Amino acid sequence: MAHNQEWLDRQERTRWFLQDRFGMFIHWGLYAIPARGEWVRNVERTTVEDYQAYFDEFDPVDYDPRAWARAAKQAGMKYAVLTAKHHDGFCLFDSKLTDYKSTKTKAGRDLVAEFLEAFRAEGLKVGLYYSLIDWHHEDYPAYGDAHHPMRDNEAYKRDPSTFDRYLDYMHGQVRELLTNYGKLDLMWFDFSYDEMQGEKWRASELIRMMRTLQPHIVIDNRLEAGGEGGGSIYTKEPLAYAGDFASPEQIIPPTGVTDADGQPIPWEACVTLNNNWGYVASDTNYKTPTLVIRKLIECVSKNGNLLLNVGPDARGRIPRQSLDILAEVGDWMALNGDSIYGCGQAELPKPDWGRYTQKGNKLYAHVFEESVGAINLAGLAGRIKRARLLADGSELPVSRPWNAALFEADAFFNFARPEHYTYPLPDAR
Ligand code: JFZ
Repeated sequence: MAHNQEWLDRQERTRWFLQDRFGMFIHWGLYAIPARGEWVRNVERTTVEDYQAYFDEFDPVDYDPRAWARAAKQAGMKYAVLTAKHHDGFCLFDSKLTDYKSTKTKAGRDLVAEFLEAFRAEGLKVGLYYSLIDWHHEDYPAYGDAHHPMRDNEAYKRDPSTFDRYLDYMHGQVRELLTNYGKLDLMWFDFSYDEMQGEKWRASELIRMMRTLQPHIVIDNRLEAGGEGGGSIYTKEPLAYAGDFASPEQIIPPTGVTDADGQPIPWEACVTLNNNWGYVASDTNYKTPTLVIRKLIECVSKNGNLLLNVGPDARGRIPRQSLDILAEVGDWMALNGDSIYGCGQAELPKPDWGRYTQKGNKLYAHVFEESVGAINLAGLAGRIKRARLLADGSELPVSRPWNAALFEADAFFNFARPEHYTYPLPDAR
């Protein structure tokens, strides 16, 4: 069966997304004050009154989204996604549909508007995260304790149509975001679970509205899926609300993400820098810059993107350690970004010593492991026109050594402890 229109449109919409490969996720909200993660209200069963204290206190005097945007750009990131509303229901934008918003706090500012302006000014694409789950809205049903701890199911059980009031609110806020803030490149909904999925969100209607307002907006798959994936995005006949990309969370899929026929579909791994999305001062379990770089390479080598998270503190500052890691990643990207942007899975299998990425007839060899002797380039004999160190353009000697016949391998780098190489293949497709 042929691909349906939804599948074909996805190809068109996601062109920039597949090119850009690397983005910044920003989890920021009232939960930065208790600083025990964005699920704090759920985990600690915080009452509405106790959580209100954070609303009353919120005053991000150091919020400077231009500084965030410069950090993202310097890291080599090409797009960014900010939590316009997380599960706690607090809106970082000036919604007409609620007073539970940043403009009613001491901040007195539309934080989303300023974020969008700052990131666009740095030439980055912009996206917004919008939580489907809402622990604040009185008509959001307590479907399972985990997802709405502070209210019981009684109202919803008596009259399920009360949920429609929430859906009107949710659809209305999405309309506001897509109407009042200029062109948005991406929308990141979060998330579906149990029976709260697809048409429970009136998802087809929502998508129709979004495609009318902003036809090119790229949308994640969580109107249908939870963090584990799932849904019709994997079929050739995806539903209208299937989304444009899969969103594996805190994991890089072992063999990338493909549809039922093995055709690659766009995906983006979202990953934290430490162990939390929201700001947690005591969480210093940061990934090293080397690990971040290697995981970005791994995503690209499997046709995927990396959306790397930062959790700014209540004053509005991205943690120093996060900035330091981003700066080091950026130093690498400045020299080696050609092996990331617009690249994807190579035609060769993964080598022993690292990973390949490929763009046209350029193969990028990312060497993760120190070698004993020359580096094995199995499968490339006679196909290498030139080999260069990507970071400085210097030539690399490639040879067929005397003992090549002993191995299945057929070409080698005669170079000790290299870092990253590029070598164009003649007429590779
Ligand atoms: C969700 C959020 O709950 C979390 O706070 C964060 O924003 C992350 C990016 O997305 O995390 C999830 C979503 C779905 C599942 C688990 C965590 N799930 O379906 O099991």
